[in-house]
Amino acid sequence: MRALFLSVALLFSVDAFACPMADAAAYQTALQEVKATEGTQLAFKVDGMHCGDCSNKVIAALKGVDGVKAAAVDYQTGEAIVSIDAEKTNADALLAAISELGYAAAPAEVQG
Ligand SMILES: [Cu+2]
Repeated sequence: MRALFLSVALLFSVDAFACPMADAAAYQTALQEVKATEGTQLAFKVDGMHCGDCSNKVIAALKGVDGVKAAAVDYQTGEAIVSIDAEKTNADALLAAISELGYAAAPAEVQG
């Protein structure tokens, strides 16, 4: 019973940190950064993300690819957009980096 209470309390405290509004705001900030960064813009649709940790993992994986200048990922819509140096990397390399994490990814249209 005590263990149950503790795990419920833990769930609520974790929830308090995971704020979808803050995640959406962080995405908008990152999106502006991608748009402002010189380079080729590529967009992807990523399936299977469910929280800010997921989008942070995808962002880290994308930024870990040589040639990626900026990346924004929204787990709520599955949208991912990156600015790249097209002489160093390409869509296939980025799709592979996302799939390695276990998320399904496909190329998408760059919006706006
Ligand atoms: Cu997650």
